[in-house]
Amino acid sequence: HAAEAQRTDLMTITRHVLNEQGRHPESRGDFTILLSHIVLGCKFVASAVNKAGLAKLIGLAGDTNGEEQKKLDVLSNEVFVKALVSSGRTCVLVSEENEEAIIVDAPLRGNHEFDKIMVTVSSHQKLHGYCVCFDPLDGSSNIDCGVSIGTIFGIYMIKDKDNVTLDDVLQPGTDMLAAGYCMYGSSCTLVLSTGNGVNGFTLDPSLGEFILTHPNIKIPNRGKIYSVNEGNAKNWDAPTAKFVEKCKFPQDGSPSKSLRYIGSMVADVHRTLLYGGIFLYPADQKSPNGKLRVLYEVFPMSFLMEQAGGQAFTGKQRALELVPRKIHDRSPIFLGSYDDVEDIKALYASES
Ligand code: AHM
Ligand code: MG
Repeated sequence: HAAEAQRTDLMTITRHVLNEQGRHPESRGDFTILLSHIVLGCKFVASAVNKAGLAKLIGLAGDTNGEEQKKLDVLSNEVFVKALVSSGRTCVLVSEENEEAIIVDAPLRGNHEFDKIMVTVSSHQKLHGYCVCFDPLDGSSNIDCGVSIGTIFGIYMIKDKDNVTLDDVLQPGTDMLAAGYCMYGSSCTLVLSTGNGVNGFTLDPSLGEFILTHPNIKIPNRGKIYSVNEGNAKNWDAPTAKFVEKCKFPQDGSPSKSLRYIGSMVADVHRTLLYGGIFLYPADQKSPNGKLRVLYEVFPMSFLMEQAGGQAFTGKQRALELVPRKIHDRSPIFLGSYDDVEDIKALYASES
């Protein structure tokens, strides 16, 4: 009766993260608390996205008094910022929607009374404070036609909660503690890594819970799909152009690849993760650093790819080893199946 047991023994995302924490005896649930606030934000956005089409038609959100409805990306950002601050575990927030980083007020960075008790026990066992970099609603140009969009996030641990600076977020991606995305598509799927593999959870709307549906995701070593905005081809550098040419006209007898491009990073990366292949947003003559942002697009997706057995490369180096100088820095990115990324690395190496 294994099938029956599976159906009644639900592995929720909270239970999963608590289980993982069991491996760290020093942890006291701070990360679980933080994550539950991120999950709340995702559920809110999922519900808002589902209503977005209807809202236009019947005016769901109080536009009866001529009040402008808040744009979905602005609304999503507000929800995430408030959920994260109220977790009491965040110190710095970087959002694609906010020009400046948000430094959380000291009293909101953790339960200080609890801190004091802990300090008498052991001076290094302070409450953990985190920094979260996120894009609350990525791919928003796809909202009005009902195509998948998503939230992306990366999480760092703060070194000194009483002394929080911008440097706490301007760290290489290798310092990331956890990363994930939530895709609002035909189903709502949250993909998460806390540095111990990648797991996917699907929102069961009747329970309001994310249930583990994709345990231990591994990306195939090679894929049959490439994903890029080919409209930019005239401005590409030589290695990118050669790579895409080889996808279409392989010289080694291998079959040509299929092109899939949604224009929503979360959806394009999600497909790449599950089916294999490569997603690229290269540099071009007009945008020498590409388009995608290091802190809340390139790093979290690169972290997930590596954790799933794939690779992420900038054209110059391993993507996670970048050190951002500014919070909204951009970088070219090639990520996906291990062997497909090896190919583009070889092309760049032969170029220099
Ligand atoms: P956005 O933050 O303005 O939504 O832009 C990010 C999106 C990504 O989701 C996607 O990968 C990329 O832009 C697509 O860009 P393009 O339209 O240039 O192909
Ligand atoms: Mg974005």
